[in-house]
Amino acid sequence: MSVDTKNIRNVVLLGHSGCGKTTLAEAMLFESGAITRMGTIAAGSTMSDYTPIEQERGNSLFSSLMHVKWRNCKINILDTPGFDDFIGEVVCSLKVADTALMLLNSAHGVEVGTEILWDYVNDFKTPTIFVISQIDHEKSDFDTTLEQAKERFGSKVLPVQYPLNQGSGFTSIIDTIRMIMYVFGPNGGKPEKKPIPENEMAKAMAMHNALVEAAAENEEGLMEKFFDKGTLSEEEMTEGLRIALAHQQIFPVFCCSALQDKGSGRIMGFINDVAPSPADVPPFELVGGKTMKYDSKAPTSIFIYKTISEAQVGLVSYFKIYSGTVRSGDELINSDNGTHERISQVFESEGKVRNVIDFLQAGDLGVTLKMKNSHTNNTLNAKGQSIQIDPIHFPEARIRTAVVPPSKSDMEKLIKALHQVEEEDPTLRVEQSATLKQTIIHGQGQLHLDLIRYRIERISAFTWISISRKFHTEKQSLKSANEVYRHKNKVVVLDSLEKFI
Ligand SMILES: Nc1nc2c(ncn2[C@@H]2O[C@H](COP(=O)(O)OP(=O)(O)OP(=O)(O)O)[C@@H](O)[C@H]2O)c(=O)[nH]1
Ligand SMILES: [Mg+2]
Repeated sequence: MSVDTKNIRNVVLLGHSGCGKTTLAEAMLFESGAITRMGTIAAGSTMSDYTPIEQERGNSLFSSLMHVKWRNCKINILDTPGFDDFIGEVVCSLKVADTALMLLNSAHGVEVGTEILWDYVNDFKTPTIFVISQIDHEKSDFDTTLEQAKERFGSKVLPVQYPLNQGSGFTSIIDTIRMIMYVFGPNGGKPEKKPIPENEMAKAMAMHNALVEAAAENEEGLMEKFFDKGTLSEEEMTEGLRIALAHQQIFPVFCCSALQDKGSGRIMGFINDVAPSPADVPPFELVGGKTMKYDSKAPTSIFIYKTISEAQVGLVSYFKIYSGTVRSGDELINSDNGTHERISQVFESEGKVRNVIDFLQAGDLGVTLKMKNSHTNNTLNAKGQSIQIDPIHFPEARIRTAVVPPSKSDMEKLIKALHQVEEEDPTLRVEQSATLKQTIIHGQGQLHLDLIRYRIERISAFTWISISRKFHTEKQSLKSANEVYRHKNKVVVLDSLEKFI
């Protein structure tokens, strides 16, 4: 579906591994009618985790792009891996997202991964909505999770909703913008709207008033109305919240059970009403310091934020349209290396599935195949346009290992395969060390290097032997979220993750 810039919402799902991002993406797809059955992690049947290694592991290892139509909007959903080792996938998704949904597992509260991702969200200045997930979990503790979020991320964290009966009997959410209660049937889906029970009214009203004040605070006109009337209408509130969210002056909190399909519809409604479109975000930065606004009437410029090779298909390039429109057959010029690229076809992405589309407009995310000389971080322009989008700055490597092939004669094959993976994964660095006379790979953590080994073994059909491993610095290794777990304020390094594959 080709939609105007103002009706596009680019949303990235973030959160500690296992908090429920992929399941929430699946619930959003199901609720919006994009799929007719909800897949599960256990069955390896979600739209997002479609590679065999993700299905085998039950974790996302790559970011994936999906989209839904919700009311007036096309919501592009970028699901990301929670393991810190795959932070490169998060960073490239954050580059092209205009809003983040930060999931907090209601049974675990704020986790190490949440804190690391919070730093990235702040660096990117991405408007952020918190979603306290897994409310149906028997250990769900919404209040403690909310308190932890406020404590760590500040007083701008404000609840929009709270669950009435969390745990296995979860059915009801109180919504303090609309001041109603949503009651779900046993299979979730569309809830019934009921009045808030009398004994919940004081609590709900206090939350409502806090939201009204936050909405009024950032806009003078609304502040005056608030002083005049003592409150704001839902439309006025929406307008105020839109401004506050876009400027990171509020981090609204929602709740859901993605597994039981309860709550994702209201979250998408809020994204539709309040989250910024690419037309509403501050101008983006270009190499050289200038800035530009998204404009679908201007000459075409697209930016490649991710590439990956697929068997039988070849190179798959994911891009964001920063200017103009892009359609099949367009001839674009790569502003990084001057080569001409023909866009053979433009696709929309639904995880593994790609659908051909006539054209896409500024602000949207698309896919194309078989680019010849273009890679992640390249900008491609229509003739006459010569901009370069500020590239994604990937984090430095934190761990390294020397690699040797089974026999010397396999060396060339190994290097070729390593360079192929390096091209697709900017957080991998391959070094030929003349002093050590070794091939060394630098990556984000043990899981990352293990995944690289897995990919190399499939590309080159041999088993490599890893002969050494060193962390770049002690501090960096400790920051690796998923090697480190907080347990009663102690930091414990787990060995069990060593054996990843
Ligand atoms: N009870 C319950 N379980 C859930 C819910 N959402 C997800 N889960 C389970 O939690 C586990 C992790 O869910 P995922 O959706 O893979 O979590 P993720 O955040 O995508 O994990 P990574 O990809 O590793 O970062 C799976 O076993 C899910 O079935 C929920 O709402 N309720
Ligand atoms: Mg996942």
